[in-house]
Amino acid sequence: MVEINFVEIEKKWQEAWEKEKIFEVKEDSKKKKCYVLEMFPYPSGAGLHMGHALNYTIGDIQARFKRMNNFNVLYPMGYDAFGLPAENAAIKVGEHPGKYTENSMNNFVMQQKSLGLSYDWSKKLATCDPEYYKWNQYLFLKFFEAGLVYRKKSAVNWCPKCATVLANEQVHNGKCWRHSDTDVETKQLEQWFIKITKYVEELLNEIPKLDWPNRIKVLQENWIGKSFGTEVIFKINNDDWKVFTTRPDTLYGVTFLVISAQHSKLFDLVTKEEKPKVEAFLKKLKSVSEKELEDMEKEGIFTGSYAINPLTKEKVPIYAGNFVVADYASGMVMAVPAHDQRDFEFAKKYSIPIKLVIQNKENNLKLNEMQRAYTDNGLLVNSDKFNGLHNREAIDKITEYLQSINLGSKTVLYKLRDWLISRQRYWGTPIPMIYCDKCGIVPVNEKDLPILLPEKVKFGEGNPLATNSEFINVKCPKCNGSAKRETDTMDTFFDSSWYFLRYPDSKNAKVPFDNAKVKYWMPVDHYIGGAEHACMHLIYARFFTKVLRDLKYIEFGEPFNKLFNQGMLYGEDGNKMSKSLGNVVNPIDIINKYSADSLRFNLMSLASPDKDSVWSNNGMESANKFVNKFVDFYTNIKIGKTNVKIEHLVNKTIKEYTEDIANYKYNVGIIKLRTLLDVVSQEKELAKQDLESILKLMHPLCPHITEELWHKLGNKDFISLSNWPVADEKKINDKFDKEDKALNNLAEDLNNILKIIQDKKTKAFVYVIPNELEFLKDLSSVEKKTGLEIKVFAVNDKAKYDPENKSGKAKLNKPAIHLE
Ligand code: ANZ
Ligand code: ZN
Ligand code: ZN
Repeated sequence: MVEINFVEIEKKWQEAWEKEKIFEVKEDSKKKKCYVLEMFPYPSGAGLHMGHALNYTIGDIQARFKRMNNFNVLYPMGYDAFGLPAENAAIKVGEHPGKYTENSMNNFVMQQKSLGLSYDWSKKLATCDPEYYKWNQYLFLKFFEAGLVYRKKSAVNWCPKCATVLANEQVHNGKCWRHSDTDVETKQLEQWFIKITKYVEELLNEIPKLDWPNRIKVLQENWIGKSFGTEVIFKINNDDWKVFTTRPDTLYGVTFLVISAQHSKLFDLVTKEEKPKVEAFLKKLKSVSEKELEDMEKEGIFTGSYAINPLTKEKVPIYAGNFVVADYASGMVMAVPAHDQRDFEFAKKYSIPIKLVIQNKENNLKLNEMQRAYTDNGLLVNSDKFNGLHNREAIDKITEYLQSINLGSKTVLYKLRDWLISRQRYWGTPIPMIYCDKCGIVPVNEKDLPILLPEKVKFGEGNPLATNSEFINVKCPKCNGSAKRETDTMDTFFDSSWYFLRYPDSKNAKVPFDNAKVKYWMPVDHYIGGAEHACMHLIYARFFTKVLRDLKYIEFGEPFNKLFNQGMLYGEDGNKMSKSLGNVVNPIDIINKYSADSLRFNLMSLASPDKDSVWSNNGMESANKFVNKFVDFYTNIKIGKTNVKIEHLVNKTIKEYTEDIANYKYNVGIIKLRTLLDVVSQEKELAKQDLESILKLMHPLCPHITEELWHKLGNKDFISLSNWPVADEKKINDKFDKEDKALNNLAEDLNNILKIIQDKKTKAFVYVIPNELEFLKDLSSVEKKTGLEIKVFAVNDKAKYDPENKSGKAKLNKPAIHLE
């Protein structure tokens, strides 16, 4: 074995690729394009983790493969550089978020380069760069002009000690992340929203057309959450209040209403008497996400008001509850405790009457015996003129009746709500709006963009922008009077909703993106990332694309043709890699210990890239051994001729492996490469063309060492830019596979028999079906494996030696055997 200096080789080729700019691309109408993209990372201070290495290796293999298949490949990288962690670091260690982010990004670039990723670095972008976020502001203004932006009061998490708004991630068990003794409160603030709901039908209807993993499509459908139902009007103090229900058939069983505790009009319903109790209730409510809501204890408090059931005209009490979502439907629900488990528990807890309105088939449901709600179908009871109707039929019948008396109507509802983009913090894109006492809310003039983040700000006391007078005070663009700037910044999902359009021309100072370039490169052909982005990012990006199409910037409505979701990578102990479990493997340590090529090879060997996988140190050793063996083979092999049998295997491997790589079955391809190397390494010589082909197959996995060996074979160009090998079908002959199989089976059969019988045998006579004879010509390998001298006869051979008359027992694929 030769000693290979991987560190030196990898560095050498990384530098050569960069110096020759071989991965930098331009539009070329004569070439087919392929846009390969990984979801850009948040550049955390901790640097790359193994999940990143996995993600980028998957993408790089596809990019290299497509490039070698004559595609003009755009494969860029950038950074989702705004966001909370940088600001938190600023608060904790006093480093400016800009500085922190810049250091993190530089470190990311260095580490990504050490993995041998073939990015076009000339197109790098960072969302915290004014050259980028200027266009966030520009697009925000375009959205505003198009009527897609509005302001509305909405609930936020508020820490009274920090005197600031907290993100959901900063709320731990209802307490502030910095003040574990302080309850997070809910506060109503005016905030900026984007009307994504205007596109909800298109977002939903186009899901089936996407070439995306099915589970992601289902997640998006559920996130959009279309429901068909009925809006019922309840009179409360002579006002109309709307309530959304999917079960109007249960309307006669409504015994109370529940309004969301976060509802903006809650206090219209709270009577003087109940006010202190309601306020106390609100104070102790925890801020939780909608997901957590489902498992949370359902609680409520009486508001003092009553509503009139539109059908029974009965008075039912109204409660404020923690389980009703303020901004879903009308934020108020009609409760039917007999037929909804959540309502059942609530009614029991607060001693509210329960009324049965659906009877089961056996006609034996009794209210006082019910331990839980009856949620199945049945016939209506206690429902006046609707009694006896099947409840499924009653849904339409009752809705029609409500409609006829103007107290309800059929509606469609979506879970997807308008997108709240206001963030009350510093490290994000300033929203380009101005408040003037005279003119109201005025958008910033386009020519005044970008609105830069001020450098010098005070962290730790609320939103740093809100305390920065230099930033806030501004002239009104309309009347030139003194006015104030918006201090909210944008949700960073805004930044990531269109970055893929910026890459083709990421330095353009005149427009957010160049139409001709975008037209050439977009849509993204392969988008690679984790399933955790199934909803937010992937829906927002689809939405932006549709808006930009309608604003005539682009001509397509879907940004990502194919989505590839990589699996999760777990630590060797089967747990999620985490510092506290001590099972983290750092990619850079592995590169230093083995090599980037070995790491890449190992990551792709673990499992199918779309399936979860478990890190293995043994696997890492084995990958490293293979890479070394591969180099060893190329160092020792003589260039000469390839025999027909090897030619068959090489071409068959090219054919199958090409399919595997194209379909992201990298691990399957690797098994074939390993088999191929096992076989060819038994050979004394191989044709140069075959040696080059095998090297090319290996290249996307191990780009550095293959580039080195390519040059050792006398090539002056880059293997990275060479043409992918094409299988020569003429050289593929199934006969060889059948022969291999027949010989292996025979050796196995013979060894099994030898194991069973005790006496010493030296000769074997084998009888086969006549057309199998041709596969058992060269018996040397079987003789070697069994230690027997072997003779094979066709069963119909008149001259065969067959003292025991065994030949009659031979079957297809199952020769008969006589031993001596
Ligand atoms: C009465 C009823 C009786 C309901 C029954 C269900 C079963 P989807 O399908 O998800 O749209 N609801 C309405 N608005 C709500 C809000 N803002 N927060 C929480 N729950 C709300 O669910 C619609 C059902 O969820 C509605 O139908 C309503 O409860 C509740 F046996 O009305 B139902
Ligand atoms: Zn706090
Ligand atoms: Zn003004």
